[in-house]
Amino acid sequence: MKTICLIPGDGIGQEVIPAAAEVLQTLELGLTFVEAEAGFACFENHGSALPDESLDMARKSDAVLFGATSSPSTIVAGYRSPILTLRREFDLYANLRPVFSLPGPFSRPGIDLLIVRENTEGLYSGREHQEGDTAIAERVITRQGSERIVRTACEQAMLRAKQRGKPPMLTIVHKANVLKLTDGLFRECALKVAAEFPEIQVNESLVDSAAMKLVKSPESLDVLVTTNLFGDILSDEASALVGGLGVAPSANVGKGTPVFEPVHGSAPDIAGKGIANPVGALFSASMMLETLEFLQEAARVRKAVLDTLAGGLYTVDMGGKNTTEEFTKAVKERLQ
Ligand code: GGG
Repeated sequence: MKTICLIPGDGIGQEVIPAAAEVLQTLELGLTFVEAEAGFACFENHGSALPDESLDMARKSDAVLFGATSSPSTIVAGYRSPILTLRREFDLYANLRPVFSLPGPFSRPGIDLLIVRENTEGLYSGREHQEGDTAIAERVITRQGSERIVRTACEQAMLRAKQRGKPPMLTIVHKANVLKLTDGLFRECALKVAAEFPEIQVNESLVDSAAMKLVKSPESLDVLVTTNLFGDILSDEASALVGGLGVAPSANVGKGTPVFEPVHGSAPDIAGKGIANPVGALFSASMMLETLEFLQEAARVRKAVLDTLAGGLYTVDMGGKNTTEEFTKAVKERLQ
């Protein structure tokens, strides 16, 4: 019996996570759902964006399905981003962000890639300070952090090659020509670890060139591995090729309870209108099922979403007119 901790969070997280939970319930897998609070609204109500009780519930669960948060862009005393806290508390050092073509006019064809983003260090280490009119952020890159993320990327490349019957390919994305120490270390570690996987065809790309390749020839890419901020930006860019942020799923994996979340944020402009796109949350739920080794059910959810899109249902962000509820109902019907 597996326990899933649902953390809808802020904004449209409150719409897409219940939608994903409804779809999961139709599978009758005997999953137990518990719900925990987190996010900016939670901070305003309880003085913490991730209360100890929520962290405990997440820790005791087999997986977390997380919605979105709205962290403020200015310093708010006592506020810490709940998703960054979860990633750090559970040492979820790998953020897996698959990007694949979808059936519909909103997506380019022939794309099937995976961005493996380092999730705990880099420019998101939280080491910022100000000296007068100069603000400084420290970009922390460690040997251990770099080696383990590249190992995960290589393992993913091998797995995908086996599943797809294609040779494994890895692109190491960095900016070592400018960031000679930090990305120099990342590059050195990446090349060393990748050499342990002689079957993998290894390329390297400067991050600006990788951003261009993503637009120009995304079909030529397989697994990309990179540092935290670069991975964040490249994965948002890549999602635009296949329908936008609303369809992008992700998995945060590492040592503790894995956390699955759509890549999108809380979208306050459309929150509460019933038009949020549940596709990213549904694909994230499918990734969660795969990690929990419900392989057939993971594939069924993914297929039900793809078939629903192919049937012409999609939300406004993708140029359609369906509501969250209509889309979710159609997916559930395909699973019943
Ligand atoms: N579902 C991912 C999400 O909420 N993305 C927005 C984001 O990364 N926010 C950072 C934060 O609010 O701390």
